[in-house]
Amino acid sequence: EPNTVEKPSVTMLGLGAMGTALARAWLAAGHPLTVWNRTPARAAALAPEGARVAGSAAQAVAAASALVVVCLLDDSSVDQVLAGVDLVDRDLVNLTTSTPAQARARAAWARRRGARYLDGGIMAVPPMVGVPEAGGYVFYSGSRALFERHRETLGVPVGTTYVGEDAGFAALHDVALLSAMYGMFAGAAHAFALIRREDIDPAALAPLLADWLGAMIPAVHQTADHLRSGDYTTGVVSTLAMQVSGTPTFLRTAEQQGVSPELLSPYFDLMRRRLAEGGGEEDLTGVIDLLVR
Ligand code: FVH
Repeated sequence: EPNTVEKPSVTMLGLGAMGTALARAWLAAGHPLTVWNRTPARAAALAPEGARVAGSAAQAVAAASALVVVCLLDDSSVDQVLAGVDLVDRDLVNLTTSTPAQARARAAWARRRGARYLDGGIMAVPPMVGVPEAGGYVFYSGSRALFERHRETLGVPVGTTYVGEDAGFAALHDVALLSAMYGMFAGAAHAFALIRREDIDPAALAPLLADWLGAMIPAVHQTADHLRSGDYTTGVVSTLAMQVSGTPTFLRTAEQQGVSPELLSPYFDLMRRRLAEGGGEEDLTGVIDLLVR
């Protein structure tokens, strides 16, 4: 017997690379979908797949969808698109990348406009959307009740991870993870630069790098334990003193290879400062205290 229960409807504003991928996932899963995009051709492209194309953002939001999802370039485009749109009694989910402060301000703004609000930080790139085994997910924060009400629908394109009632927390988690990623890529860039002029195939270095970084990264659990206890010395295998004594080797090697140390030096400077403050028996956790102003 065919399943006649209609799935919750969704309105999607913003059909860039990410918005289109999300829209396609909801369409493929059978959710009635209303779409709007500033450049109409991107919305029209989804009509053959079953999307209803609205003539304006206001019409799309007025379409009585259970859920209104916004995925635009940045916070100011959200302002522009939703200016003057009636949001009273709407369930608004904003997946546009923003700062925690922007997300909190947007939550207050939505409340003033009569909407319920959830903020999201997307931990996926478009090809990961609709592919559960790719491991993509979205951090959500804001109204827990709203998250629970729409958890199933929100989980259709990618996984969901709720991180708290503070609307800024999704953005904060998003930026924290992406910042760590850039630090990791900076280290990998330095490693590739070191071998750049040698007869070493970058394709041979790549798996070594991936395996090494994978082996080292579980150290973040010890960092978390140290931050919670305030004792940065428990279980330390490689002391800060030992690591600082090795830094001249890294800097000399960079110099000999004709590689700028500008990605490594700021971190080494912080390690030395922490050592000078008496952190020699710690691991690298103390660097965090130097960063937090
Ligand atoms: N794509 C990615 O890899 C990342 C993955 C992690 C999350 N980000 C964030 O997702 C938001 C949307 O990103 P996107 O990839 O869809 O971005 P674009 O393909 O550049 O599409 C941008 C959409 O925003 C519309 N838009 C921009 N400015 C305005 C405006 N002033 N008024 C109305 N709409 C605007 C744009 O419309 P159009 O150019 O097609 O007319 C697109 O729909 C973003 O926050 C990422 O950080 C993606």
